Amino acid sequence: MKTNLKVILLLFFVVSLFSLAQNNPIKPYGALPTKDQVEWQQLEYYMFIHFGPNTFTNVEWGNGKENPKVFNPSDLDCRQWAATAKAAGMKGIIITAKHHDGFCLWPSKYSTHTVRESPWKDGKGDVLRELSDACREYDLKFGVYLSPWDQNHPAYGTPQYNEIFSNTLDEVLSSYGEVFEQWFDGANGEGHEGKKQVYDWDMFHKTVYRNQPHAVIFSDIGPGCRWMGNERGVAGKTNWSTLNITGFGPGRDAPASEILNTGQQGGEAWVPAETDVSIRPGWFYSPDTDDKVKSVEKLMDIYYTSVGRNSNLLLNVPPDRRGRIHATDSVRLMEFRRAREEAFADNLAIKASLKVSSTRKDTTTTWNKSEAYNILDDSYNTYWTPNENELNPSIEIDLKKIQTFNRLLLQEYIPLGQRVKSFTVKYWDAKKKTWVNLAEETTIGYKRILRFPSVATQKLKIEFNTLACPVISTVAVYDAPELSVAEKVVDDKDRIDVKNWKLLSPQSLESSIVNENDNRYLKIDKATSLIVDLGKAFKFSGFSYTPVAKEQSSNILKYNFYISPDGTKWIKIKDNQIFNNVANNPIKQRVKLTENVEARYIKLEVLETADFGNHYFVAGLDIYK
Ligand code: FUL
Repeated sequence: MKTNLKVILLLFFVVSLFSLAQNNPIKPYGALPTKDQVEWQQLEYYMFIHFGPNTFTNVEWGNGKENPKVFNPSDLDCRQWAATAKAAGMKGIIITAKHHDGFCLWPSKYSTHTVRESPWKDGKGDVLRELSDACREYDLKFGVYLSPWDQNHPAYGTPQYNEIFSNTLDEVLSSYGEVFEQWFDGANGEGHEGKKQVYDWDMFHKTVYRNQPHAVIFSDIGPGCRWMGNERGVAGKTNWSTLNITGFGPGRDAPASEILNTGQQGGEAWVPAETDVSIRPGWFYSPDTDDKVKSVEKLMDIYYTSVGRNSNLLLNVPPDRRGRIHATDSVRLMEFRRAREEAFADNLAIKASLKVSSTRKDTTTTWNKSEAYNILDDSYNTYWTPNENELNPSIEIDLKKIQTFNRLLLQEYIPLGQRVKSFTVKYWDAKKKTWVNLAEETTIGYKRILRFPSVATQKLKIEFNTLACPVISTVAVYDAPELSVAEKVVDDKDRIDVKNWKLLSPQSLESSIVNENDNRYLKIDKATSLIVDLGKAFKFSGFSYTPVAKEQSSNILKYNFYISPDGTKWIKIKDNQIFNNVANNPIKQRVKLTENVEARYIKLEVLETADFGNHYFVAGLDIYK
């Protein structure tokens, strides 16, 4: 009798353990997002606004010595920005409240270089007030960019500055309602002599969370979300939302940009990627770029390499000198929206029947939460998952008739972690009666969209290779119109012909030429200046330097520029200048001279390169009428 009872009790124990295992919710894997990070990821696409003195001075980095009087938009209208963002399908707006020049777009009590000192609205205006109000009106999230690097503030470079910057943050984050994202730029006194600051990130973060407990903090290494390593709009094909951050910091202390681009499998923290890129070549408005707004084809390409690669897209649309979004940019945003809607109008898998390698039994709800059909519904919060220990499961999708498609969209349910390491997509070739490989890819994350040449088939199969049983929220296929990404090259109208130019230094041109794929550029010893004989004397108003289109390379950061009538007597007309943001956004740098000059010889002397190395790159040099 006694033994019987023991057996019964043991049986009962085993059965309850078994049912417990069945009821057991799926175990999360690795570093996990917070609820705020999950909500942030679902925003996918929002607007960046670069606006300030640079809008009026044609530079990308002001040096803080600008007269605040230059800031004078004739017709500023933040409601127009918000209406444009809303109509573009964006979910929020992040504004450069303070860029590296230190100018505050609100009347800060911690600075004397603000809208208050400008003629705009007789010094009574407040851009942050107007924009945050407009965002509320249009149901958009509101976010702020505040550059710790400040070339204007007299305390910069002293311990007091950290206190001042923290107070500045506090002021902004307590005055304009909810802030969904706090954007910290990593740039820190790059290339400028003298003032360097060691930032108190701990204090800054505390200030953010004290005022805005739900804000996602952006920097090179988060903690909320991370820079993905370039300003071209191209996140890694492999893109983990996890990253090792211990021992790293923003800016120069950040992990290599290649690592930021892909994240790290098994990284200790959840720091998802955000892709920031401008609709124009530069971040600030310039009339010179009115004809260089990115094409809808290019924007679609960027969409696929950002949102389509497990990253949010922060698209910069810089307001013009009126304080409005330029018509060209806003038309392009609407075309871009239409192109996305067309591409993803019709999920051809919506009525598919599914065959999966297994389905986890989950009795935590009356319906089976893990059933395969969940991947076809509209809800992100329902999913398919196989048995706990199945690390190589598969889904077969029968489209019920032959369908032609060229896009595949996949989503993992990220509250349980990023679990898929790689996957293979195959389609059924009915003639050959065999499965044919369509794509072999790595990560998925919150969203992954694959592009491939059109294929006509009734069935496709996805085979996963995972770190923990995958939790797949969505599988969809589309037949998107194909757009070609060829950009039209707009030539500078006022460029002076270079036919008769002769390079005097370096002396041996041949040994300086580098041929890399389709790129040709000069690689010159840093101690050797670049000297050009223009063939005859020209009158010119400026020059340009074209860097090699590769971030963090040996492009020129700091320079002196000289002219000469005879090649021996040199007049320095630009002293210790920097090519703005050349490390992260290596686009053509146009420099306007304070007055027109006439000369036959020009000389570029290099003081420092973006990678602080011993040689520099030149992909082009021009002068302008
Ligand atoms: C960079 C800055 O230096 C640029 O001017 C721009 O603001 C970009 C978004 O971030 O680091």
